[in-house]
Amino acid sequence: MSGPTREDERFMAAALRLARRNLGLTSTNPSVGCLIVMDGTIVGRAVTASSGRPHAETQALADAGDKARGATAYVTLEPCSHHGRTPPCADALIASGVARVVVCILDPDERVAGRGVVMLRDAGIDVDIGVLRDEGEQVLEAYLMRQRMKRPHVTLKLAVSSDGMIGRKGEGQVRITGAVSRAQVQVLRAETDAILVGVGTANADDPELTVRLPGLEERSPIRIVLDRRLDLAVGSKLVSSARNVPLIVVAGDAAYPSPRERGEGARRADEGQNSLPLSLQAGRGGDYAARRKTLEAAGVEVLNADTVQDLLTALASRGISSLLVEGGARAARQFLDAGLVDRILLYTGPATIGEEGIRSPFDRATVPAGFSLERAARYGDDIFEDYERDTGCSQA
Ligand code: AOF
Ligand code: ZN
Repeated sequence: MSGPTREDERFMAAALRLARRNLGLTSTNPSVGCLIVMDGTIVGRAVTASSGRPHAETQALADAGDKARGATAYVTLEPCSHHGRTPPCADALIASGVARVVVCILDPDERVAGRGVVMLRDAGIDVDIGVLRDEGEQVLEAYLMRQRMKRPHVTLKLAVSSDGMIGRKGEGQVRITGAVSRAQVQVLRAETDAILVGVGTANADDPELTVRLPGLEERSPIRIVLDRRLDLAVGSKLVSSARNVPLIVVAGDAAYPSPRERGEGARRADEGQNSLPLSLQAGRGGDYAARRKTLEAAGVEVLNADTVQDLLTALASRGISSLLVEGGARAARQFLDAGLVDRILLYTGPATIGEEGIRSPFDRATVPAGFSLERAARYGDDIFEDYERDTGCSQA
């Protein structure tokens, strides 16, 4: 059996680049890249289609046609072995007559989990596994997190002034970063399944949280607002656009649990699953139910979750693999306190805000323990830093 070569790494790198293209577009499926290579020439290539199907391999094989016979297939994820919404890709590879398959990452999906490789080998196909595994772990990090930890991969994005503020009290959006940083955040949104803010930020800034890059609008992530009392303004851009881009409002204790309130969370109103603690409804004079109806009539989904972990579990069970927490300070703290942030993207702008600023949970000098700097860059006058946490769940 032939082992992996430098050429294998080159083609796998190309397959991974292909896979990156559809990140954020294929949920609940991972974005997978596949190349079919014959005598050093790419004869077929594809990435998982939007919404997750068809899978990469079947499209790449169709692209290659007869040229697949005797060729090598490069796939960033183990070909599937299960009859899901499409037949197994392992069968398609076998039927195509490819001689060899090079796999980057084994698929942890319990329906696959090594069976794809067994099927290929049983059919007499050479299989090499783990080529460019580290890079593959990065490209697939959100999908792998959901499969292994049953929660989405969480990225916290913060834009902080040079004196450690994220905004100004009583004001809406304050420009902290420049055009390049802001464009980068748009790309980030496009690659993410869901984006989350607290209701304070939602009501103060009235953001739409959609992707506004020409040609990428369809990649707008699901929007989520932590809003335990359903205070989100009904006339907000978020609510007004809920019929076009899904909006989930998270009531319940996952939205702003204070130690005092946490105990009250156990007492549930008799409203079925999606209920608020009785005490809070009473506090709002009973108009909670009316606000909920209004939101739902506007196409908003109201979801109840008691803890941040519960919220993440619920999101993962819907197939959401990546979550971008965009603010404000309180929402950021909640995720940090729960130990549920995997990556921090910190943008530091040159301006100072001063006394009337809203203090960031941290700045460059006080990044939480357990995160290490992976990458830094200058975007115009801004400093960009990418911190990763070792989640301890990488493939052995
Ligand atoms: C592949 N190639 O391009 C992708 C795969 O719901 P289904 O039937 O589409 O199956 C989803 C599962 O398929 C997903 O959890 C993962 O295991 C695999 N994704 N497999 O062979 C692909 N995207
Ligand atoms: Zn497949």
